Order: sequence, then C-alpha cells, then structure tokens
Amino acid sequence: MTKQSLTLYLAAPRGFCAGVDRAIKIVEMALEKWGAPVYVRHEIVHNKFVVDGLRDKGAVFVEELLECPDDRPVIFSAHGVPKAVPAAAAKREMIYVDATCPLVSKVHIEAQRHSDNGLQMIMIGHEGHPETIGTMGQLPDGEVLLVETVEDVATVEVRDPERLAFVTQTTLSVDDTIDIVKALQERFPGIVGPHKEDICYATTNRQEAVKAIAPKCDAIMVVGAPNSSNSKRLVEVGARAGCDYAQLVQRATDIDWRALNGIKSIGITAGASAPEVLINEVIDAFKDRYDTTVEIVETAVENVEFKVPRVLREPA
Ligand code: 0O3
Ligand code: SF4
Repeated sequence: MTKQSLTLYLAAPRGFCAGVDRAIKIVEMALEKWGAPVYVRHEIVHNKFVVDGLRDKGAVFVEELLECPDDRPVIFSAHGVPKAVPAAAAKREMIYVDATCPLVSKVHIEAQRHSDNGLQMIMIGHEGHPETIGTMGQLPDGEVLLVETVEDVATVEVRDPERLAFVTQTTLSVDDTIDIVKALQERFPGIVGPHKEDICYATTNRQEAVKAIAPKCDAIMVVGAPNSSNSKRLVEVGARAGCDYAQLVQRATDIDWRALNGIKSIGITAGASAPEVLINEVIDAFKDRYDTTVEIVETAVENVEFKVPRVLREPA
C-alpha cells in the first residue's frame, strides 16, 4: 500500500530547557559523587521516562523530606520548595542539593524582597502545583495570596490595596497571564510587579513556536506528561491558535491514530521536561505510517545554560 503524504511541522524551540537539563545533571552527578541511593524530593522534572531512568541508576523518589533517611543526600526538584524544606534538612544535618531552576529561585527572591519592603504578595499560579507551593512557601502562611483566573482577581481580599506586589509561576500561558495582570492593575493601580510577568524564556519561546505552526496543522502532538504544567499550556495554546485537534502524548504509543485519519499535516512540539528520545520516537511513528516531509519552524534560538551547584563540581 502506498503511504499518504504528510507535512510534519516541527516546532523549535521544543523540549528540554536549561533548568531541566541542569536538574537532571544534578541527580546524575550526585549519584556519581555519593553513590546510590540518592533521594529526590518530588519528580525531579515532570516526566516519567526521565524519573524511571534515574531510578534505574539509584535515585529514590519521595514526596516528603520525612521519607528520607538522615544519612543519604537529598535533591530538591526543579520546581522549587518552600523555605521550610531546606531548613528541615539543615536541622537534620543532611546533605542536600537544591535543583530548583535559577529562574524559579529568582521569583522566590523577588517575593522575599517585596515582603521585606512591607508589601503583601499575590501569586498568579495553579493551586497545588509544586512550583506554586514552593514560591508561596517562601513567606509565612497567609502572606501570599493565590489568584488563578481573572475572576479570582475580583474577589481576592487584601490587607491594604496600596501595598501589594505580584509574582507568577514560570510556566503559565503568556496570553492568559496578560489578562490576569491587567485585571490586577485595574483593581490595584499601585501594585508592584516584574516588567511583564515571571514566565520564563523557555515557556515563552515554546508557546510562540506552537503558535507559529498551529494554523498550518490539522493536528498537533505535544510530547509531555499529564502533570507537566508547561506541556499542558502548549496544548491549549496550539488549540487556541487555530489547530482543531491538539493532544498531549507521553510517547508514540499514546497516539490515537484513528482520530488522525485523513490529516495532511501534523505539528509536533514538546514540553520543557520531555526528552529528545521521546520526541524522536513520536516523529518516527509518523514517518513509519506516512510519506513524511519534515519542516522545522524555528521562532527563536536558545543558548541558555545553567551551572550545577559548586558542591557537585568539587571532587568527593
Ligand atoms: O512546572 P511544570 O509542571 O511545567 O514542570 P515540568 O514539566 O517538570 O517542566 C519543568 C519546569 C519547571 C521545573 C518549573 O519551571
Ligand atoms: Fe527554568 Fe523555565 Fe525550564 Fe522552568 S521551564 S525549569 S523556569 S527554564
């Protein structure tokens, strides 16, 4: 049977960002330095394939510090942790390495600085997400108010409308966040904040790239995990930018081929925590079934790199 032809638009940038790359390296280097087991508090990044690979090398994934023994090193995930977590590790005299992305740490510092200046904080983020818990946990309970939507802005109860600042999660939808920030500025004209928001370069670039391919695509596959905030945002952005069928897939076996019947074009992108091998697996699955022409659509070039913490650069 002859294969149908298909144009495959490959978004660039896609996949690993500098913070994810660094966090995975931290676990690998910790295993080399201290041997197994090394404990990791929360999935180092939200990807089962990455987590399973590190588990095979001797990493033990837990949700709480209490699950770790005192005498083994522990790594904190890329999403960041409340201040109480490193404090508890220090109290137990544990070896700990913080794999929080430097761009998340920057938001933590901003929140602390505003609070030191006497401002109450508002965080724009998703309730229950580890990054939101970590950022809100930089300050005492009740000091950071969470808003998730424009509607929340109308009802949030603040201490003093004149003494407010905001920060955001780094992986939000750029477009949704513009609206929430606007609503905050309308209700609280004196609110202090970052120049735009705290959404990072990687999130912004991946959303821009998916917007560029969406109008040309009959369907879009976003490689990423169901608990990955930035990956889920790419599905929404792709759908909103004009692609009728945008789906999150963890790997090639998740592709619903029947739903793709009759397509002439496919778009592929990946969240910041999705490894290149899985992206290639998805691309190859399309190449196997279709006579595929690949077109790379590059909307930005990235050259960000973060160093691992000094303790891992020093000999054991
Ligand atoms: O925050 P998100 O659920 O998108 O996390 P992922 O999927 O692990 O991607 C890395 C992003 C991150 C560590 C926080 O910015
Ligand atoms: Fe850092 Fe952005 Fe990657 Fe999150 S998505 S780990 S903030 S670079």
